[in-house]
Amino acid sequence: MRTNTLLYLLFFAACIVSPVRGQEKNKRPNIILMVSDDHAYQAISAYGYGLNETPNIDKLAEQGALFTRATVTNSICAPSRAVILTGKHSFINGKVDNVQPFNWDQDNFPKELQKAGYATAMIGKIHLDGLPQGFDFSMVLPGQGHYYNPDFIINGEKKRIQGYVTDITTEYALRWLKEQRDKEKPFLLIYNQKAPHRNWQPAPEYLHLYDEADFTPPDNFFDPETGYEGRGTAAKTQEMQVDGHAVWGHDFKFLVSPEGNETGFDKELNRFNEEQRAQWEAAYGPKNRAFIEKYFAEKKIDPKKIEKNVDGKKILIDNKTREKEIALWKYNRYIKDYLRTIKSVDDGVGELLNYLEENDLTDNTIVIYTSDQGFYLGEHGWFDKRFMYEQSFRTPLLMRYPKEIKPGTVVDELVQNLDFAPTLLDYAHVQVPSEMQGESFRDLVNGKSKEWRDAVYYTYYEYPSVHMVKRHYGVATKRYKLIHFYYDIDEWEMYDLKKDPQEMNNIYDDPEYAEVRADLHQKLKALREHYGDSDELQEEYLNTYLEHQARGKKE
Ligand code: SGN
Ligand code: CA
Repeated sequence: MRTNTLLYLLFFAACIVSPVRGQEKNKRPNIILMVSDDHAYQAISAYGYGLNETPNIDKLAEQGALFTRATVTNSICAPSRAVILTGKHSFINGKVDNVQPFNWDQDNFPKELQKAGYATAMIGKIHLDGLPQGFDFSMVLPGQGHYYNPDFIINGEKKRIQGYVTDITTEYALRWLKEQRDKEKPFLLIYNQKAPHRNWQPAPEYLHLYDEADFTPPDNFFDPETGYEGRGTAAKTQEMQVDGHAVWGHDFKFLVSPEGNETGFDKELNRFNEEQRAQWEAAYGPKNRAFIEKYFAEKKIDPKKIEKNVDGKKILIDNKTREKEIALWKYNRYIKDYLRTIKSVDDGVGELLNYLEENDLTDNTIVIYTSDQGFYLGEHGWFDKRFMYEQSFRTPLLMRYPKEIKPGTVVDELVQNLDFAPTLLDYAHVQVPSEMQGESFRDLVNGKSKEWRDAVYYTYYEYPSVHMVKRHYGVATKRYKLIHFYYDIDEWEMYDLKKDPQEMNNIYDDPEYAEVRADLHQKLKALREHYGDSDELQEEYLNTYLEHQARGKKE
C-alpha cells in the first residue's frame, strides 16, 4: 500500500513539473524539408528508372511514402520556392519568374511555425532576393551560388566558405541541428541543395564516378531531328537541346572548344584553389583530349565522309554517324556530371538521416525530399525545365514520418508544391492561414482519406528569356493535359498520357477527343476562377516583366 501511495504521489508531482503545454509541445513533430535544385525524379532510384543509385534518398520511400504524380505550379526555381513557402500560386504571391522581386513581408509557413514555438533554420539555395523571414538562422547562397568555395549570406552577412557547396550545406545543417538550435523546441530545418543545377560541377571525390559507364539516352532524345513533329511552335522554338544549345565551355567543361576557340570556361575555375584545380584538370583534361582526338583531329576526306580515330586506327564514317556519335557523347558528358553532383546530395541526405537516428529523433521527425521542379534528362533532346510537359511539371517527392506513414506507401494523387505549407502546418497543429491555397495531404498519405482534387492548375511566365520557353498555362488531370501558349503565339496543346506518355502527339484538334477537350476547358476555367487567375493578371505580370527586362535585370 505504502509503495502504491508513493508512486501515486510521484506521478502527480511529475504532472505538475511538466505542464500540459509541455506535453503538447513534445507531440509536435520536427520537420526537415529538403529541396534540391533541378533534381529530376528520373535520377532517384526509388522511381525505378535505373539511371543511378540514391540509397539514402530512397530510404524515405522505403520507410515512408513515394509520390508518383507530385507536380509544381510553375516550373522554375525562385517561383517554386515562393510557392512552397507561402502556399500560394505565383500570381498571388507575386513571384512569377526568376526576375521580378519577392516580398518577404507576406506570410509564410516558417513564420507560422516560428510563432507557434518552433526553432527554425534555412540553409542553402533560396534564390529569393532580400533577407529571409521566418528563420532563427538563415544561411543562403546569393542568387544561384557557386559549387566551389561559395559565398553564403549568414543571417544577413556575406562570407566565403572554402569547400564544395553540397558538403558545406550539409555540414552547416548538422551544425545547426547539433549545436545551434534551441533543443527545448520542435524544429523546422529547410535544407536546400544547389545541386544538381547547371552547370553540374561534381565534387572532387566524384570527378571520376561513371567514367567507365555508357548511358543510353531516352527513346526520344533525337526528337529534334523530327522537327518536333506533332507538337506546336513552343517545342520547336525552345533553346534547351543537349546537342545544340549546351555549350562546350560552361556545360561540357572544355577550356578550348574542339574547333580551337577559347570557351571562357577558365574564368569559372578562378574560384578554385590549386588543389581543386589540379583534381579538376586531371579528371577533365584527358577525357576532353581523347574526345577531340577521336572526332576532330582528322581531316575531311570528302564532303560526306570523315575519318575517325579508333584506338590509333583511322576508320571512315559518314557525317551523319559522326554527328550522332558526338550527340551521344554530349549526352553522356551531361548525364554523368549531373549524376555525379547527385551522389553528393544523396550522401548529405544520409548524414542528416544518421543524425536523426543517432539522436532518437527518427520517429518524431517528418522528412521530406523534393526538388524545386523536375528536369529533362535528354527527353525530347533537352536539359532544363519550364514546360508543363511531364519531366519538368512533375517533381520528386518522398516523405517519411514513422508515426503516421506506413513504410512503402505509394501516393498517385495530384499533389503539388502548393500543398507543402498547409500540410506541414497541419502536422504541427497550427491553423492554416486562410490565404494559403494548397490543401493538406496528411490524410491522403496516412491512408485516412481517399478524397483528393481531380485536376491541377499550372502557370509559366519567364519569356522571352534564357531557353526561350514560351509563356503558358494549363490544366492537368491524371490522364490528360490542356496547355495554352500565349503572348507571341496563341496555340493550344492537348495530350493523352495514357496513349502518349512521352507527349509527342498534340491531340487538341482531334475530333475523337472533342468531349475531353470541352471538359478540360471547363476545368481550366473553374480552376482559374478558384485560384484567382485571369488574362488581365497575366497581362500585368507580362508588363512588369518587360519593364524589368528593359531595366536590364538579370536572373
Ligand atoms: C541559369 C541557368 C539556366 C537556368 C536558369 C534558371 N544558366 O540562368 O540554364 O535555366 O538559371 O534556373 S547558367 O548558365 O547559369 O547555368 S533556376 O533553377 O534557377 O530556375
Ligand atoms: Ca531549379
